Amino acid sequence: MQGFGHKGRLEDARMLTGRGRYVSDWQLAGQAYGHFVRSDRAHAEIVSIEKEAAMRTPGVLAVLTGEDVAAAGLKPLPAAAPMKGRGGAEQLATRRPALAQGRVRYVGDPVALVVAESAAAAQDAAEAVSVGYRELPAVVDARAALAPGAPQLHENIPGNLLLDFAGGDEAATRAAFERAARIVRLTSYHTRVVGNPMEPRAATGVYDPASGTYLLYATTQGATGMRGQMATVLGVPPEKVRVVAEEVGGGFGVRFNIYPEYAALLLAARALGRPVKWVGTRSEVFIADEQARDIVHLGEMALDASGRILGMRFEFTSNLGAYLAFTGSFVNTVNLVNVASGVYDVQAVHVQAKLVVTNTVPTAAYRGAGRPVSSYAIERLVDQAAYELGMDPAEFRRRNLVPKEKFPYRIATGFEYDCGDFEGVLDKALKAAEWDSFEKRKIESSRHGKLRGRGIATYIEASGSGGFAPYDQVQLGWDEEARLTLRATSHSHGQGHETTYAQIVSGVLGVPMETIRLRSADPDMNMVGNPTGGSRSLLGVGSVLLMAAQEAVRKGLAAAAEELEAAVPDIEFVEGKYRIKGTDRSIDIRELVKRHPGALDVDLKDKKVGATFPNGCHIAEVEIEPETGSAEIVRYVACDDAGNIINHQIVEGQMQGGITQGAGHVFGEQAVYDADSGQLLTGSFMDYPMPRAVLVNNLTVLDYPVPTKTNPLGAKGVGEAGVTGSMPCLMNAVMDALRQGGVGHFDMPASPHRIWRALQAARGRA
Ligand code: MCN
Repeated sequence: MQGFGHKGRLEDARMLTGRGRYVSDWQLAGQAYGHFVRSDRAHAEIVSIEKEAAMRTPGVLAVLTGEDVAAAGLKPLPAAAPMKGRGGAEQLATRRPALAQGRVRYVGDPVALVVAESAAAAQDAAEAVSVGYRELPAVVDARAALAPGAPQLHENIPGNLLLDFAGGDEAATRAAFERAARIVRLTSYHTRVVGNPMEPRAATGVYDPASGTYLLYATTQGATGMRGQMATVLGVPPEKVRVVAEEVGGGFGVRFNIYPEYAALLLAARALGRPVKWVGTRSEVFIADEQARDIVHLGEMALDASGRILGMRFEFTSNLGAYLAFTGSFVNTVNLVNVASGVYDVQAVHVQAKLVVTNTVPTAAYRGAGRPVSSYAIERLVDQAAYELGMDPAEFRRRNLVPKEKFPYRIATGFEYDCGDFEGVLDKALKAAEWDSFEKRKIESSRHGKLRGRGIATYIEASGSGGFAPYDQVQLGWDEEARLTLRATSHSHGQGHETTYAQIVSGVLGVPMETIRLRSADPDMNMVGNPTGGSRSLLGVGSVLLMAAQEAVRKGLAAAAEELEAAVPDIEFVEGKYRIKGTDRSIDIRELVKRHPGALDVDLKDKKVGATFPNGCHIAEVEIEPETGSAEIVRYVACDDAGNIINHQIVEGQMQGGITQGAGHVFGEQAVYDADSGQLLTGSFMDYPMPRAVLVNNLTVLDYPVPTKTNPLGAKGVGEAGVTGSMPCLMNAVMDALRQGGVGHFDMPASPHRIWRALQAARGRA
């Protein structure tokens, strides 16, 4: 699949020369502008909404509230397929309307949509909307929300516990703990983050009364997902909803789900008979985009006398925010449990997860969607065990890895790992990281008054199952110039699909990549398939594209035989040409397409993909300056098994981005709420440190491909692996450094202030 000699990505020229079309670039005839009035209370009853003053503001066209939403019969926002709790208990539902009805449950909850002739007029009018509230006590912490007497958010969710989930083998795990020579415990907090894609959320709603069709321009990770979710809210068949998303400036999981604003905009468009456009601000990203993580976990490990892991158990308490987001429950259940024994050969594993509602922004999928939380819980616990045993953390891991001979390997809590070579990955990473000479570097750092810590994480994640659609549909359509348009439902918002898909198809058809273009969210597209998520686009859509290209070749055989005046069995296809075997008589595929319009078009629906298990070993070294608490990543080696790789440059970019995202989370990003008022205290980049380019220094990305047979490309997902590997690796490195300063326990974020305080406290104790 490689070796096309193509430098850079096909999409780059368009992006770099400002020719990308983002939602805010679309200007529709007659469009009006929306502005949302949002709750400034974390928890309150809505007593009144005065909109008359706003309606008298120049240019204002309408003020919609929850009453209008109810009157129009819009349904609450849907959740994905419900999970079962302990003993088969049903997952409870939160009624989340497009605009608040009767009660607000977090700061940022949309209360009214003001529509006017200009964005400025809509904003002015919004300020004239007066909402009367009766305040209710708020709770922002998941454990506090479970405590007796905590404020109750939803009448149908007693004790704020939406789901009590368990997975794995409880009895076997209990037995393992009973015979353990040693038990290691670690509680940690996986802090809450704001996704913060570069492009704030934006949407334009359009309604066509003649056909009864809704058209939504939106920042989304996939038109098909959005269409299905929106059809549920509007109460119309999916064919009545069209979604357009050309360029989207980043997704990271928080652009996967439907948002209340989108439904409100479509309702306004229908009411006014005009397109209604809304472009959100960065402040709205902070209080109205889904947030993520915010999970406390207790991990326990049972060990025998020789340092072998006998069993592991985990208890997660997940903060879902005020409403269950579409992806909220599976992220906090199956994605935590599915690979709960990591890369280790241990059969006694049990996971419990409590999913709790609080007065905070809803949490949902964010790059890794539960897997980084799981790997963090496992790998920090593993490190703690190695520390308590006084063992080299790499050796402790090696002793417990699933050996190569054991594949396929069914784990206790879910999947069967089809293939892998965990020890091979570990060895390659150790060598590249110069593991054995660390002590020398540590001494050198201490000469400069710095604490040098080394961290390792051997991770695995499941990618690619794609449960949102029954199959992936792709289309190959040739035009009269024999240029090829690929249509697919996965959306690329930074992952480079245009390039990698073209590579796959061009590799089969032998046509230049530049003659191939990708469309993934056109209004006239009525296809079925998964949106982008779970690092499955290549496996799912890429695999079907490969098959579709092979199908195009097959379809061309008859036409080629006719052109070459030969029998079909005598024709072969080689490097873009149909040729009579053993002769030099041939016809180029593009020439054939021009002579037989439509003959090589393909519409394929298939699903040839099972879950894959990208895995790797990440090793980092950090230096901490004890007097200031600042930490610097001085070395980072990532060795990953992504199976066969289609485009090394893109994969390296994905790893670099994911590692930096994980590093941002470990070293500073955190959404903090005030416990009393429920206000978000970190609502802008003044208070919320996004990672900068210099955060991850001296990064080495290596691959160790073990091709999978679960898809025809032999590839494993890569889009989230960097986060899943980097978070535990970096935190283990920080811990290794802090232990030298006497710190026994530390939670992220490893910000200078927190590191400094931890070291000071340890010094005080000493
Ligand atoms: N690829 C490859 N060889 C492999 C695996 C992947 O060449 N063995 C290529 C693919 O062809 C694709 C890219 O790497 O161009 C990522 O592929 P894949 O792992 O299939 O992931 P997806 O395309 O499905 O992307 C989703 C994943 C997720 S879930 C999040 S969240 C995420 C991410 O990717 N959000 C991103 N990466 C992101 N990158 C950017 N720039 N922006 C985001 O919002």
